Amino acid sequence: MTCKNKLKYLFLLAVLIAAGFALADSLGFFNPKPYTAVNHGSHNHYVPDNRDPGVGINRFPMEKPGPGEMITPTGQIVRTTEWKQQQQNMASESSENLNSAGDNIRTIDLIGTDQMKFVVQETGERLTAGSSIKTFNGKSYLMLNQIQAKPGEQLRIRLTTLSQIQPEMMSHNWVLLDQGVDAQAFVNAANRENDYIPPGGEKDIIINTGLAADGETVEITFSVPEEPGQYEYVCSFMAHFAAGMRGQLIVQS
Ligand SMILES: [Cu+2]
Repeated sequence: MTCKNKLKYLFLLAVLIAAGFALADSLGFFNPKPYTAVNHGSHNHYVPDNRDPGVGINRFPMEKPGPGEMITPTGQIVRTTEWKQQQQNMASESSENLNSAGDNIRTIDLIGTDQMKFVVQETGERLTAGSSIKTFNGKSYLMLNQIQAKPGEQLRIRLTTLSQIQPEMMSHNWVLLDQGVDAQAFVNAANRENDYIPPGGEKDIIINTGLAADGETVEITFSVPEEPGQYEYVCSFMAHFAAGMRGQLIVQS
């Protein structure tokens, strides 16, 4: 055998081995068996490891799944590829339609920073953001300037504080003031003794969160006012309004 022929045979052998492995893999030889046989009198039921505990043993097949097939948690034999595709579709659908609270309420995730600003991770629909702000952990956010909303729309504000400073010196809240309220006068009257909501201030407030210190999240869900116009929201913690911790809710149909 010449040297050239030898190489040819070696190459052919390598191709055959690779093809053999690929075939074995597609038939599932390398997968650990994802099901076990459960003896049930005269016969076995084949039960997957991720069995739905609410489904009775009788519902599980008495034959093993074939190549490229699998048993679902509820006992159907299905094509593995189709099942995986279906699971992926379901996962992406739920992440598109639902927020983390599991409902469809429009949710705005705000972060309160040590620079005394309301920031967001990204501008979503109907949000107006401004300059970029870097927090102490090196992450960049966008300053939130305006929220646009429809009259009567359900809105959830979720505010999380990211801070390196102790709670008495750095906490935030989100206070939505009624139209025509003097925001400066409101925050001037807010202080630690009154938990940053001045006495009698309730009549000026449409809705507000409690205070959040580092790592804490406060949230509120409310109906946007029916009256179109501009509503100011502020953080009423000491000096934060003056530092720019404020913005507008723009209500328009
Ligand atoms: Cu604040």
